[in-house]
Amino acid sequence: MSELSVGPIQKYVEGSTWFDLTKYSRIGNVERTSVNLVESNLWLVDPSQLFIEESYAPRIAFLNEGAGFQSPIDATVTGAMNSSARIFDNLSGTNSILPSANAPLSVGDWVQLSNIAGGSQLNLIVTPNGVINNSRAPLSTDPTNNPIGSNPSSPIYWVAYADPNAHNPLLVMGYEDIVGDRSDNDYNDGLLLVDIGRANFNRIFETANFGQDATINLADAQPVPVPFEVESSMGLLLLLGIFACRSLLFKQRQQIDVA
Ligand SMILES: [Ca+2]
Ligand SMILES: [Ca+2]
Repeated sequence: MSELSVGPIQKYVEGSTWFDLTKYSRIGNVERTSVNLVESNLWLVDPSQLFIEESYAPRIAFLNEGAGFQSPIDATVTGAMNSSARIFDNLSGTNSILPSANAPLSVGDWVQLSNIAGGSQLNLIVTPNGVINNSRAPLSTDPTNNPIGSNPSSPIYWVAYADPNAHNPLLVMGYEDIVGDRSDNDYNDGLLLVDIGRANFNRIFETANFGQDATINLADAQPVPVPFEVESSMGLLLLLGIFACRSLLFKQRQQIDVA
């Protein structure tokens, strides 16, 4: 199948849905430059590098929004596959940071996308207040078509945080929905969780990592070497686990010997 499609909205079920909603709850409450990346073990990555090298059917969740705007979210896929689809008709919530009673979403709602062929570039697009009025320019994770505004990080209107330690490694993605002078540059007007599969995540994490300084200007950010390979850190955790089990067994044996 070569057309991108999006399944029905599914509800978050704690403990069984593919992400942990509570883990990222603080991101929506602070400005981009104040997110504590080290404490959260999150890493800034380049949101324009959502390259699907290995075929995968992504999942996208509504994490939060702090917007008065009612904005649709779209996805485009180019390369091995060329298609686009609407992800959320209106990224507005009834229980989000800036809720509205008639909003269509609840925090944690998510959708399953159809398979994206390996060798495709994925981009996400918000059309600010597009549900009400289609006059504002769409803002893409690909900045090349975005308008230039007074925002110091312009034309970058999306930010991406990688969580390599999540059970399913994922990207937290946020956008700034105002281009002009009224922009507060908080980049939390809408927040999504994006699962692109472990292999694609690892490649982006290792090649498009901007580090853990939340105050950098996104417009001239440069990739930095990550301090460890994701796989080897998993190996280290396994090793630590084996040592922990061994010392526990040793202690138990000592207790038996004493008894
Ligand atoms: Ca709202
Ligand atoms: Ca904002």
